[in-house]
Amino acid sequence: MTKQLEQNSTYNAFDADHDGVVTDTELARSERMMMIENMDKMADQQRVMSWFAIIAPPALIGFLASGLVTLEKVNALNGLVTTYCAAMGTIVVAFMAATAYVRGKSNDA
Ligand SMILES: [Ca+2]
Repeated sequence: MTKQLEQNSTYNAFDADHDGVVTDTELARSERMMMIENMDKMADQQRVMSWFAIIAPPALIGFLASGLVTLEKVNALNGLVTTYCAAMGTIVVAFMAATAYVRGKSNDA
């Protein structure tokens, strides 16, 4: 018994050679392509987050050092700013480590 897809089925997109049959190989290939696209989107988001994490602490420090904020407030915010800058640094390091790990994994495959 031959199984067929509906006329406008979304699974028609998996029929790479357009022979009307979606093979296991075509499904596996499509699944792998979707996984790669999702990983690429995730890497883009992490890249944006990392750029923000790189730019935000110096901008914050520059703002606090600009004289627009009173020394009293700078002293009060000192601990918070230190923690914030350390957290931003951690995000950047985590992104770099994750990128290196993924790159190493993809080189193994
Ligand atoms: Ca096919």
